Amino acid sequence: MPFDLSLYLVTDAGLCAGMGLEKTVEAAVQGGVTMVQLRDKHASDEHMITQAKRLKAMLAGSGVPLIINDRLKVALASQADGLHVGQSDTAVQEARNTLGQHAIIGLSINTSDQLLAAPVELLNYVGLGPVFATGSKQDHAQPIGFDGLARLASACQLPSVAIGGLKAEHVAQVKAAGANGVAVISAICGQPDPRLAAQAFNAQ
Ligand code: TZP
Ligand code: MG
Repeated sequence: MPFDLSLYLVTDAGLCAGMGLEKTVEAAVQGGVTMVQLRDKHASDEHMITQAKRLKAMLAGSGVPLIINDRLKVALASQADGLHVGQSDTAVQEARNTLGQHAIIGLSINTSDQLLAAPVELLNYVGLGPVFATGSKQDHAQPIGFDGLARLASACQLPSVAIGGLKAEHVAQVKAAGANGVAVISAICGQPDPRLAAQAFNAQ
């Protein structure tokens, strides 16, 4: 499946609880979100598989891929479009072997060393960050700022998406730093109107 990193929504169960996960994602996609990642650090695999199947059905025909955070088993069972892994999650090689050549596989990168060590030939994109400190991820790595983002993006042979504390007002700086898009949780999830919140990014 072709993919567009321009506006990459990462979900958060707590922040989406008010409106509901599916309604939040649906509204965000109407507002212009181009990728959706289902992320839940606390739910069981079974619960995530159920949610992923619902999201997959909802996104059918939209051209917006569904990526699963971290859980290979969930990605496989839900026939999601791909998997996003962190540095200490499932190995990229195992994810590629299990999900096959058409899966979209992304890896989180925080440092130049991690970028040098990344198995570029097995990946479709990288997530670069956190750009800023954020309350949306516990124990996140050291923020890299726009300077760090520019260094990593320019050294990177793969499409990249910036993450961490990003708001609509940062889109121009993210693009100037050389990343292909912005990934956000709180700037869309938990906003009173996720569709308008997504539109604000595309209006930049
Ligand atoms: N990885 C690095 S920062 C982050 C993740 C999942 C959280 C981003 O959330 P927000 O609310 O967009 O800062
Ligand atoms: Mg992870």
